[in-house]
Amino acid sequence: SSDGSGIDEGIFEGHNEEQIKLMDELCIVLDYEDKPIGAGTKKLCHIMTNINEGLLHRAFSVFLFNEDGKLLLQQRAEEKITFPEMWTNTCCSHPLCVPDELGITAHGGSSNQNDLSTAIAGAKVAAQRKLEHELGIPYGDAPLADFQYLTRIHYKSPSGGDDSKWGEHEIDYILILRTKNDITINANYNEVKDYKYVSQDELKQMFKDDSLVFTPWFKLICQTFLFKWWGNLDDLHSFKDDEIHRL
Ligand code: DMA
Ligand code: MN
Repeated sequence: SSDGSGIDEGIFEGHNEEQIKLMDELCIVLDYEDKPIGAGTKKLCHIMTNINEGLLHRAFSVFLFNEDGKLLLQQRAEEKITFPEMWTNTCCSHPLCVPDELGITAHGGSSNQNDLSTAIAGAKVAAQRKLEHELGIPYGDAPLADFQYLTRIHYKSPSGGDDSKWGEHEIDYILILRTKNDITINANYNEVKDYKYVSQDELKQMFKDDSLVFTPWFKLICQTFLFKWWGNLDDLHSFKDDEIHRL
């Protein structure tokens, strides 16, 4: 079976060694209100049978815009176990079950912060780590203070059709990052097959190209919020909220 109980050794068959190792990472398991209730391996959290029983974890999605207002997209590597070769926003991953990514080692501690601002601080630390890991963007080109938190999105999706063994079920912290045009990008090809900066019109053209596949979360965010944010990059605070949007 593929229930995460340890009797599912065949589940990684044919997959990339480096990506299999990353399935040991410890994600933050959540209740419906985004309260951490434990730790779960990345493997356990992304097995569809567990998801269908309600297993939910914390994630983040970065949308990086350059000075020209272009959005950096990535195409996921074919080595990815979930959602391979799909085009998506700049960078997505999970804050891990470690103090700085839970947000509890922020300066001054968490005693004078509420749960949401603690979690946001942790998501930014994770985002900086993964921008470097996936795209080779140095920490100096993505300072923690430059990430703008907007909102949270709760969604669920299988990875490859409804019979897929793998999928996502997350509360996704949306982070906007505005950078110079000349930031360093040095893609890790185990993570990223391709990347490109696009304008709003260029992205809309990509959606018309039947040969391109997009991740379900990116499509959902495009259908709901992305173009409103994109048209107001200098005025994003009016889009910031404390909600969990269930998409
Ligand atoms: C997971 O992203 C997070 C979201 C918002 C879908 P991912 O599959 O790219 O995670 P990782 O890079 O850690 O494999
Ligand atoms: Mn996930």
